Amino acid sequence: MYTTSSAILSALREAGVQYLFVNLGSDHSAFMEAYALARASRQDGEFPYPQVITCPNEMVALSAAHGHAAVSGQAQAVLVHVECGTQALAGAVHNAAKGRVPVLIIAGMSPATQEGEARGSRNEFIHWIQDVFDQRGLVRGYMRYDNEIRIGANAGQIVHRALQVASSDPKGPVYLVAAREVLEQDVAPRPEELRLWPRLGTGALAPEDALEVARTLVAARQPLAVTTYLGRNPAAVAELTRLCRRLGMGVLESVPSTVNFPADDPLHQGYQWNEKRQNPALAEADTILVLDSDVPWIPLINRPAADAHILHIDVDPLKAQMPLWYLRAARAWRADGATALRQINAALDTLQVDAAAVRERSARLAARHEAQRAQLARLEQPGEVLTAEFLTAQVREAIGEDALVLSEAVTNFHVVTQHAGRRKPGTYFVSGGGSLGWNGGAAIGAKLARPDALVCAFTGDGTYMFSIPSTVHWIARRYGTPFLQVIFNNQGWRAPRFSTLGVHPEGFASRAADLDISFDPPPDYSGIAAAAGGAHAQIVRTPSQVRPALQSALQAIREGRCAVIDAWLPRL
Ligand SMILES: Cc1ncc(C[n+]2csc(CCOP(=O)(O)OP(=O)(O)O)c2C)c(N)n1
Ligand SMILES: [Mg+2]
Repeated sequence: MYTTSSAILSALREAGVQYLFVNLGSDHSAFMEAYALARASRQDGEFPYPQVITCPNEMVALSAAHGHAAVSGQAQAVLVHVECGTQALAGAVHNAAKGRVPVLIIAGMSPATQEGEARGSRNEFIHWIQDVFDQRGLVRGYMRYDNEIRIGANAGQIVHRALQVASSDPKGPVYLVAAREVLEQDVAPRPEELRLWPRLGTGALAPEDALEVARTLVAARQPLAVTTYLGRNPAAVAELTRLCRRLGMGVLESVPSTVNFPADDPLHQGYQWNEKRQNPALAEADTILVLDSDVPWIPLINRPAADAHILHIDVDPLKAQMPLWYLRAARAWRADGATALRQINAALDTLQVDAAAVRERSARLAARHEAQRAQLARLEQPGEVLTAEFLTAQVREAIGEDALVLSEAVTNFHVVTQHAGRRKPGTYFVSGGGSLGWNGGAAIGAKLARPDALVCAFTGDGTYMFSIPSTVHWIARRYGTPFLQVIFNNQGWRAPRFSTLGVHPEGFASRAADLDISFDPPPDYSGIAAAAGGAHAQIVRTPSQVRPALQSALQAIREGRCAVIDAWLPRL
């Protein structure tokens, strides 16, 4: 027996999809039959389908696929149950879309017949209840591509087409549906020709534009690069470093979602998140090269000089998914960052650079960098109370520089970027979106993608609750993906208070004792992970408890268990 479902699974494997994160239902009868058949008739050699990861919750499933794809660069797939399972993907859909992460989501649809016209026809009451008019409409606003597999004969082609779109810049999630009878159709096995769906090649600048950028930067009095996600391609980091050295150009990382520039490089001018202050590096720049960024600054609070000359290079410069978006850029280009920077570096070879000016600028930038580092080092000193800065620095020392750090630290995002000290490209990840609850599932995906790596997820306490820790830690034990999770427990949601004070600094809320944001008394967070997945659970409340706690946590991970450290920080 070989069905549309078998063809879909074969196509996923052909395309290099390693894992299928599933939450199963009545629409998946043919998928389950295909897996059972393949396992029963398994011979030596490669299994013909992706490996299944059973996920008791869909948001965790998609977050895990997201985490894998972010680390590996290879799209993964998720299988969910009709429209209900699609809705249960919840905010993970937003995160994959906003984070530009390639993932294929497949959902069945209720059977289209009720008299047994085809195998798979309605035979359970729920098939009437789950039949809706526009299932794809549930997620269309977030998908790069959505389609219905209407016939088994070319199902593999539709899978490859969807993955082609997902995996070409700007990357993102894609969604396929098929009725149960279609998934059950007998089809002839037909290996598809992958070369029919090549991923798009990288976009480059026109040669004269690369020269224009190089000329503009050479002529600048104070050039600055601002970036958020350039380092998704590690090759871009080396090119940017080279360009900065040659020009005496600083780098400001605005809401970074990856390692864009080594934190310890003297030209690193720090990070900008939601701080309510003008960034000095941004203010003094006369020429700004924005590279791969959605929010290079927040103009109400922090902006470039009015006459600054702004150039913008991005894999997604149009931000077609953002209803309101503009920079005051004089010029903007769609190009791959590594390619464009390589071109600009090459164009620079043909130009005269004022070496004395470069030396003078580099020295000034290095002085600011040193001052920032000294300030960070002061914040990392242990005091009476346990602080996020001290805790993060201790984690940094314990996990080493090759560990993969995932951050969903919310009001401590800046603390993690500043104190986790990521220097190596490809060692820092965030969801790229704003729907909380990504980090637990993502840590599973990251560990599946890099079984050799130590994975460490930083999470707010509220965000830990959003992440469905019972499901996360059950999966982690079942599939042997141990990771370290560090909870910034400030006993509630601090972000909404900051948001309210940002608009009403002197209002009633600024004086109110209760803003309905506290989790007092909080649950036993690490105990949840222990109960669900046998995780090593540890609560720390003072600076002196941190180092021993990390040592036993890392020991547990070496033994194959997750470790959750619930760190009690000052209240909200
Ligand atoms: C799914 C989802 N629901 C609600 C929010 C709104 N929100 C933004 S930050 C935040 C609080 C997060 O709390 P926590 O993880 O404890 O971080 P803290 O603010 O305390 O640093 C909330 C509820 C969101 N971003 N995503
Ligand atoms: Mg909190």
